[in-house]
Amino acid sequence: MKKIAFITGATSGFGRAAAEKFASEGWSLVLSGRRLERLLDIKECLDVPTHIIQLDVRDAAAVKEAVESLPNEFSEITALINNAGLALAPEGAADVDLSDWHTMIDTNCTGLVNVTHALLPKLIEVGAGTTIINVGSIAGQWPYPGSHVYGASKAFVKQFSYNLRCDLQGTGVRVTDLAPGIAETEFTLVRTKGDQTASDNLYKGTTPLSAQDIAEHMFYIADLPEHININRVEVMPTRQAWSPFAIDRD
Ligand code: NDP
Ligand code: 8X3
Repeated sequence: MKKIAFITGATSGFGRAAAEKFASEGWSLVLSGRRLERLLDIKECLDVPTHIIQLDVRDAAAVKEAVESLPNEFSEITALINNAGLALAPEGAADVDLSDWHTMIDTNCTGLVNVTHALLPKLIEVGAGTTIINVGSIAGQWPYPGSHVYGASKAFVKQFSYNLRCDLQGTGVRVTDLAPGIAETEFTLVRTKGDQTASDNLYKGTTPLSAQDIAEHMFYIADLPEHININRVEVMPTRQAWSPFAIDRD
């Protein structure tokens, strides 16, 4: 059977690495993101059938339209990788602009459900062996200062993934919450609104995950025999772990 991965947020980081990995395994691709030049560039670099869609996942009508107008040869999606997302405002909750909280909810929660809702009928139609990989985060499980709405949005991704599994029982469609720890991509540049030094400093002197590490996990999950569903995978670099609880003292 021809395999097709629909990847959101394919213009950078995990999404781009996933496009390269799935292409190297012979899958066809539907790649989306807001930055058209990057989509064109990626398509140029890949030698598998690739359909690109300039898309903001927050726009439910645009998502629906993009899915409804998929060319025939790209319509039988075998893996949906809900990867588009971002963190903003690493400062404490009291100092955050409300609009940053809204942007995270609109992208990480609303955007993810927009794409899932639009593609679900197609995934169910293809049935056994199809996979939804929702990119969560360790922040969806573990609290830390400055995570506020970001971590909460990824907790939504985790619970939505589990709940989807319940409702998809009997369809053959699998659902995974893939929850990475620190990984070097454009994530911190976005989180700090373009502070390259802050981004460089975060990754300096340690060994974060790479985008390719996560792409390997995505492919492993999507390529498993159809009777296996990975519910949740939490992946940290070896050099990342938890800290002690914080105690407020006099
Ligand atoms: P990047 O910033 O490198 O990539 C984010 C991708 O999301 C880009 O392709 C961007 O595309 C896309 N995106 C953002 N907003 C929208 C939107 N409104 N509509 C469509 N696409 C959008 O970061 P990562 O690759 O690291 O992040 C990918 C996912 O992994 C995110 O969900 C993130 O929360 C999660 N994650 C990241 C970790 C890390 O440490 N890097 C760890 C755990 C989870 P464009 O701007 O072109 O639209
Ligand atoms: C991003 C990983 O460690 O910055 O989801 O929360 S972390």
